Amino acid sequence: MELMTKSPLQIARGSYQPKMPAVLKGHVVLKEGAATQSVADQEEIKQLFPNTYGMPLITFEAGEAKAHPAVNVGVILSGGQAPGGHNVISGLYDGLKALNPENKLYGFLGGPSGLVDHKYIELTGKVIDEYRNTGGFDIIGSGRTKLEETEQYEKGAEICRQLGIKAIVIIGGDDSNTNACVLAEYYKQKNYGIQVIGCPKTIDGDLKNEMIETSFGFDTACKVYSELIGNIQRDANSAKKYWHFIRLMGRSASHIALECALQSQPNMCIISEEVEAKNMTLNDIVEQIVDVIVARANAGLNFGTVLIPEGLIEFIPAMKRLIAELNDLLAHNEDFNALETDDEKRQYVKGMLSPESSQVYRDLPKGIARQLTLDRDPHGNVQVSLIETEKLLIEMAAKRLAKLKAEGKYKGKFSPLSHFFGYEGRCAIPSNFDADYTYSLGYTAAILISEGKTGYMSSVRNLTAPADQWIAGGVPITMMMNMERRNGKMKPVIQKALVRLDGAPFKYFEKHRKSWADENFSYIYPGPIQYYGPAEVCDQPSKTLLLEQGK
Ligand code: FBP
Repeated sequence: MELMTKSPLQIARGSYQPKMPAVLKGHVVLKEGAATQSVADQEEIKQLFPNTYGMPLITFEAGEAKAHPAVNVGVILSGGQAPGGHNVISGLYDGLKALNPENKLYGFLGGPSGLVDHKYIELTGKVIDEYRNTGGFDIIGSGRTKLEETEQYEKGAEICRQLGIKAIVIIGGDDSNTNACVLAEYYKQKNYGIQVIGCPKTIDGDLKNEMIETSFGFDTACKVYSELIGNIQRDANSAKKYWHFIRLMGRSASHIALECALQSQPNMCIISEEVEAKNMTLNDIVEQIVDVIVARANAGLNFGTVLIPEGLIEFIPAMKRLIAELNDLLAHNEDFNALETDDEKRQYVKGMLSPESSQVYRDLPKGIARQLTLDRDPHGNVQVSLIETEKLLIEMAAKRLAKLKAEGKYKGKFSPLSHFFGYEGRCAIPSNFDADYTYSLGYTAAILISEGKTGYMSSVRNLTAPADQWIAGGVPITMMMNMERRNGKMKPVIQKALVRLDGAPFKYFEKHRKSWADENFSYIYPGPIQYYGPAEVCDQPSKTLLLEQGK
């Protein structure tokens, strides 16, 4: 056997031609809708973005051929990896070449810092062909540098002038697209002739609204996690001896946990947004888990699965207040940073918090308290992927069950195992849905650029219909913005879409969760993503999207 450099699936995926909206296959004309407004804080957002506020929504329609002068474009991958990033770039490349074969594409290396530090490569057809339909962001790398200083914008403009770049595409989540919007506004205000277009990326699924039906990567990541959960459930149902506590990525919203619950029907799934709405404490959550464990033990079932969203801790109201205080306290705090030992840091924090938050902080196991004070990401967020909530819940549930046992109210056996699924899914080979969607987003971005647009996010909608019926166009990024507190200051940011408790996906889950908790035969085993085969097996979007669109 010859030494392999690629798997057979990698090779086969290289020649997969992504499906795309019919309108993108010919010449397009732009149709502009009415002027738009930001989702909230209209006056403040308008003042901060005088040049890019209020622009109309754009949809593409079939049009006549016309000449497009050659342009050079730069692309940046920003934030956490999400399956399909490479296809946004291949769609962008193919779209640019279809408009004018002289168009060139440059990739800035390592995220937004590549623009500032002038690190880039030219993305030729040869490079692009190596990465078509693959997972990962390794074609140019990614990073979380926040673009917020005039000096950074100017350094970016400098390299654009040097390379003749007329437009930059930023592929990122809510924070990165906020950056894109700020940059678009700055370049327009300065009249630099550099356009900025955003693309909605994040496995977390929380960058969505009426015009952005889902962020890319969510579909693939959830399908990978659901496969793993299904495998664990089959093991649990075979061995009948372990309780599996599975934490799932999703820095803030619980979309991933909810989607995985819809796909795999676990015994329990905690939804952070519900915890917050019901003003629940950590003890309330543990009590709910323990109730299910006891009920199943009474039925002779000493095993099960609990899904836990990564962001849970920030949604428990008392913890949320504590984290908000810690964010403000630790932002640029030289005194805290100078302390050496964990104990010194703990004492310092306890003394600086409000009495209520100080008490909550004191009651936390030391490990979790320490995790809450670790470095923030560049956007000032707690790095929830480092907080082991699943272990905290296991520890608390075990204590409670031991007490019930001593009182003769629980006779089962509790053998817990913990898992954290996040990095396993972020670079998976994109599902057909994500491969098609991302390619279309990139292609759409190329057209928005050729039409001179800036401050827009590439938008592809009607996603539960077959791809040729998808609707392509652009949404002004300012339309998605509101004011929020970040790093201790009010800032304009894209509003995060949390799980809606009145939305169809949650309602479906709420209706069925009791039977999933009690019954022995409710598990679903979704199996691995299928790339070839019938459309109902290979091309389905997420259950969240199907339910949201009444399907
Ligand atoms: P983005 O919001 O940048 O897409 O990243 C999402 C995410 O995968 C979260 O689910 C997770 O909490 C975080 O990134 C982890 O970040 P890191 O890659 O820095 O560990």
